[in-house]
Amino acid sequence: MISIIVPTYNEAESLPRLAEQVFAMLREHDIEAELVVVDDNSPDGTGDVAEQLAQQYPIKVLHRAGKLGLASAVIDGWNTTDSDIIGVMDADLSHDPKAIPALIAAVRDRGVELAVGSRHVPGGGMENWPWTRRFVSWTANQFARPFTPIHDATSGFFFMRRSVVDGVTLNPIGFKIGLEVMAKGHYTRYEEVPYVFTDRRVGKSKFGKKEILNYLKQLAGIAAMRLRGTNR
Ligand SMILES: Nc1nc2c(ncn2[C@@H]2O[C@H](COP(=O)(O)OP(=O)(O)OP(=O)(O)O)[C@@H](O)[C@H]2O)c(=O)[nH]1
Ligand SMILES: [Mg+2]
Repeated sequence: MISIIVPTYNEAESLPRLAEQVFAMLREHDIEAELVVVDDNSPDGTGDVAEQLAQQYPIKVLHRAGKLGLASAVIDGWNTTDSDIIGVMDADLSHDPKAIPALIAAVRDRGVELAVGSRHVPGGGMENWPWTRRFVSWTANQFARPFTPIHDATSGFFFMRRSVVDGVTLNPIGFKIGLEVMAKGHYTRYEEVPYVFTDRRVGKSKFGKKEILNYLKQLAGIAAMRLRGTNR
């Protein structure tokens, strides 16, 4: 089985559209997979929306007591399944479901252990991003270069074999769970699948100084781990 983890916080409007698009894509490519929605008791009722969708689609819903953070939601999500192939994507339609079949095929059929949806390989990109955000994104990736060969180190859209994170301690505080996996995971074969990132249409982007500071803290944690020579 293949499980796609979708962390949600106030995504009641986006989630039905995401489910529709993801399952249409899976059906078209004859792929059997489930969604695991991990909701942090969203005030907008996303948890109930997910339960309703679960009557229609193969969706599992994990309800957590409150806003415990994105990274820990993803980790709890993959701990609730024993699928050998696990994916992660955002609920806000930023991650194009059209890239899913190629990401899954890389892991399932081509011996790739980690397949990452990437904005920074030919064919990938960002829709309508001002140069300031592009620059910040480019800089964030440069900082991550010593720790991973992957060009889109801040991507939160990826599929992998479970073995990549077996026995690896991931920082549940870090917002960029993809970076934790790329920098700490056990893999030798990886692939970047291009996609065009779309900014969330619903709700306000919370990108700002706090995000940048958290990212630097996360990089420092990874650097410290590397210096100690462990995966923890
Ligand atoms: N369960 C859970 N999900 C979260 C939490 N924070 C964010 N998410 C979800 O994680 C995904 C990514 O969060 P976003 O808010 O889109 O983060 P972002 O893309 O960096 O920022 P935006 O510009 O606001 O889109 C979305 O599906 C959110 O609903 C959280 O604390 N708990
Ligand atoms: Mg988003």
